[in-house]
Amino acid sequence: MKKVVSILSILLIISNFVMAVEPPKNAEIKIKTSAICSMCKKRIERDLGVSKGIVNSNLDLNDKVVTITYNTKKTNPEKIKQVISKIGYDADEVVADQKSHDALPDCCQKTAASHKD
Ligand SMILES: [Cu+2]
Repeated sequence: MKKVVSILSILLIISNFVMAVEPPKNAEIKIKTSAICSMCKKRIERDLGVSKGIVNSNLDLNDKVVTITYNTKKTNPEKIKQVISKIGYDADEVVADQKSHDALPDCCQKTAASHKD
């Protein structure tokens, strides 16, 4: 009987420990944007930086992909794509918000000739 009790108490301790370990809060996602130049990069990273749940973002102008670390409890990929669309850029299958896009400087619009500076 003593043995059973000690086994049970060990199981209880283990289960408490497992439940205390929270699932990871941060996740990473890569989103293809329609960014053109370094101004776009600054604009997207700045606006993402003040968005709810975004931990970090880095846009690579070579492939126009923005890598975002986000808190899974505060936001999700769909919301993040909407944020990017509202800034004025395509985000994967989500097309840029037309009003926001048209308000961008000419050199940052989708019709602009390719440039990075
Ligand atoms: Cu630009």
